[in-house]
Amino acid sequence: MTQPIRRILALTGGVGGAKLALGLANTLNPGQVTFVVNTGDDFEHLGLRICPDIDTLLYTLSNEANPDTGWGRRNETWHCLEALGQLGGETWFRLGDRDLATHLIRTTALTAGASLTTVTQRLSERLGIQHPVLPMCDQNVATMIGSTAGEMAFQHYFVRERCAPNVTGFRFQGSEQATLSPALQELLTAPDLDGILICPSNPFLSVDPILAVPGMRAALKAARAPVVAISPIIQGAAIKGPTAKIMAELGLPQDALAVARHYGDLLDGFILDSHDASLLEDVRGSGLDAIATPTLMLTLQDKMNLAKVAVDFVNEITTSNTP
Ligand code: FO1
Repeated sequence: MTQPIRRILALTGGVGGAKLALGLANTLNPGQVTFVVNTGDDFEHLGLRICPDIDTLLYTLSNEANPDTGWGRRNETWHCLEALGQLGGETWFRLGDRDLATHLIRTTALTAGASLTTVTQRLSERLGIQHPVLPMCDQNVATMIGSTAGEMAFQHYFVRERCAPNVTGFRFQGSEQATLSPALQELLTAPDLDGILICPSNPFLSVDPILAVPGMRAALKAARAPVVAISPIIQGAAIKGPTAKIMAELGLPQDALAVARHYGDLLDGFILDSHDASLLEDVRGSGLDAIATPTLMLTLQDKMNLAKVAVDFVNEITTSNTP
């Protein structure tokens, strides 16, 4: 007999991760799931500290996300951006008027000495979010993209260059100085932590920066809870974003098995899409528990269905590992 899940930790970044996060938030009770978010995409822009993956998650969980893009706020206006353009300012990174309020509040608080964990908690409370959202660390870490056109900062690659350069590798600048925040340490060693999910985010751009925080990988492995990843690749393609393109450029097969292999011995279990069920035996052959289920998340019901399957799968692994 399986026991009900007590607490789940979900690693997430980007729009794909936020979709499953919304499913988890709507499936589990407040406090049952904590989100740990990639901050490698963060940067200073126009004097403001921008944390795109935190904001994508906060807006998604508070029903504030722009439904067309997945990032930024719904019902957005662009007066500031237009005025910036008129005055010869930078407009390649589109900051909407309502979104600007978040960056102003965050930057002011960080400048006054608050930690990113504290600022994120305050924003989250103001937006009415009931599940804890933690940045992967409080120090600045910047994902740098190695490419055949040279190394560039993440948002220059992702937004300004539209992911066009051929990627050769990644560097998480500043990660050596990063530490696990007290809130994360508490979570990772909590006796009631029953499962760790890696959302179907980009493994290279969204999840690897989280795993690069010193002590993170070891703490995830040391946790009693099983670690389960959900493949962001369905039938050789990513639903959104450059995951498959990057895999091709790195010389990796563009399939769910390569994603499972990328995470390697960190994982106890893997969830791939029903269309890729033919890969199940190979994934299991590498020592993982694995299941196939629909992973395309178009509606809220799709997100909740996948969340429920993922939580049940984690629970099964926990139960089968418990003597
Ligand atoms: N993504 C874009 O493709 N173009 C943009 O102009 C853009 C602006 C933007 C502003 C605020 C924010 O929180 C996110 C924004 N994003 C934009 C998304 C951002 O680049 C994210 O880092 C990616 O979605 C990767 O997770």
